[in-house]
Amino acid sequence: MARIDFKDPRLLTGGVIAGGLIGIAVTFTGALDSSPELDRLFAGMDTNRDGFISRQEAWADTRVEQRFSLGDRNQDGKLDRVEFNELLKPRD
Ligand SMILES: [Ca+2]
Ligand SMILES: [Ca+2]
Repeated sequence: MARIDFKDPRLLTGGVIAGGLIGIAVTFTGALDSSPELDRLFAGMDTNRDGFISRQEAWADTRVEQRFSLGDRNQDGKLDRVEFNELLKPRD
């Protein structure tokens, strides 16, 4: 009986740790979507630093320029960080 008393708090702690790890894993998965390479590329192309790639800024990279219209999901004439990632993400 005493063992159960000892185990319970451990299980609870384990659960909290597992929950924390899942939270961290989710955070990392989100971060993986924006790789350092893409961060650098985006920052390099966003010459006016407004957080978007305009059509003019897209000329700096052929891949982005060629797929600009496809990548601009919300049709606002510029690529935000998410649209940029989607556009350059490797397809399988
Ligand atoms: Ca810009
Ligand atoms: Ca857009």
